[in-house]
Amino acid sequence: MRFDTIIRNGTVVTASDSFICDVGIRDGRIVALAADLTDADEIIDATGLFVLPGGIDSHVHLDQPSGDGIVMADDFDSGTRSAAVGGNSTVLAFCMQEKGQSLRQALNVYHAKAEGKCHVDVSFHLVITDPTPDVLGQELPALVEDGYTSLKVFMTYEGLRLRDDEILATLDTARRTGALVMVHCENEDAIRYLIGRHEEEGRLAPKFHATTRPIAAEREATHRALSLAEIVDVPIVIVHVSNREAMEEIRRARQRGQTVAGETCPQYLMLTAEDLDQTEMEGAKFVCSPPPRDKASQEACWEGLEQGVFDLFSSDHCPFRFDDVEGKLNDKGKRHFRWIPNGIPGVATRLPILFSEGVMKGRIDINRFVALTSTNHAKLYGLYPRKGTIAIGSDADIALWDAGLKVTLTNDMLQHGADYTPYEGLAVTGWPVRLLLRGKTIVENGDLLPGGDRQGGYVPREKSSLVR
Ligand code: DUC
Ligand code: ZN
Ligand code: ZN
Repeated sequence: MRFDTIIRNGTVVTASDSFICDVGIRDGRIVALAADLTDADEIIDATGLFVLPGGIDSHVHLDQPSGDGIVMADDFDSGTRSAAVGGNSTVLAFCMQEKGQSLRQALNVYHAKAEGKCHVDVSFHLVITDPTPDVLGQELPALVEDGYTSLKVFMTYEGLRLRDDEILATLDTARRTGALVMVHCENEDAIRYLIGRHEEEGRLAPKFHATTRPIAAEREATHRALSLAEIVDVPIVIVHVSNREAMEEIRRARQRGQTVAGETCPQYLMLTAEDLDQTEMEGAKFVCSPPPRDKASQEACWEGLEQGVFDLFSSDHCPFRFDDVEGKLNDKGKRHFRWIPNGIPGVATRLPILFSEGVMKGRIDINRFVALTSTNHAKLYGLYPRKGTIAIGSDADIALWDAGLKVTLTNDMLQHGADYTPYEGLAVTGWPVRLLLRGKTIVENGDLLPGGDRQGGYVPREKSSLVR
């Protein structure tokens, strides 16, 4: 058998196994896993390297409208470039429905934003902000059939949040159509009340973003989202869980027999609310929702990753420039935390952080790393087995990792549009030294290759493994 490419003698890792073998690739797919493959146009020596499925980051925000005068720092070009540099071959971005807009219109807008710009493969979650009878009764069922099989709802943010009856109606539609619903769990009324009190007391610095969004507001909303899903009898994903109490809600729901997936993110392992408490607005760099908590919460999130409460480790990449009037330091944001755009960059740092802090420090094994960063994303969001594993017939989306390479994170190497990384100066061990997208090397030694850029495309998805 002749191959386009052979990856020779690496340690192939899936969510369940690790073994040394060669990988034969033809026409963008994996067609052989065996010893001593020969006869290829290109042979890549992977001796001493891990051969992992490319990362799938199922929680990424790119080119989203973010409020008056605020501009997200990444479009689909820079965001997917950064994703590739960080070892990801697929990202799932959000397609935000504007109020009054049909979902088809929203999708047209996001497809146009992505068209011709993507360096890795992309797909879209729908964000439902206006669940009219037409949207739920007509549009969503047709879109699920067309491969848009997941959606997100917000319990917070005026203008985005759904009321409980609207969430129930959306969940019910998801159950009927086989879509998977992701829920942002924070209690908007409690947060607004606390913001009002902070305003009366003149407490407006960035650090008060964290104190107005306490753990109890996240825990209550998590419990409510799970209860609503139980009432309608549908699986859900609780996204960006930041602390033990919200995590325990997931555990308890599973004990009751509910089907629920949990997601956490690097910021909840690596940052705390103290990072928001700095002079000169520096804390604005770390404003995201839910906010980073404390050391005990970090430990809880590690426990959730180790014990399987969390299925997904995503970046929640939501980048804004820091030193910019269109970013964190906009005029209103300098005076009041509530106008600091909410989100931090992280699509390039997600995998190295979990590899270094998780695998290299012995908290999780390499198979669990693959599950948490690729395979589970593919399964839960309908891309498996086309993506998310190394198997015969799968897309040859492959990252070669040098587990011994020591790298100090700096903003420049991440190639995103933000002018900072929350992890500047963090020393990590292990790095994705080469990335193949559908069989073609697109990144080597930290850079997109000439001719390796803009190879990404849109991927429609099957239904989630949770709902099939
Ligand atoms: N939720 C997200 O998922 N990302 C950024 C901001 C938010 O509230
Ligand atoms: Zn969210
Ligand atoms: Zn997000």
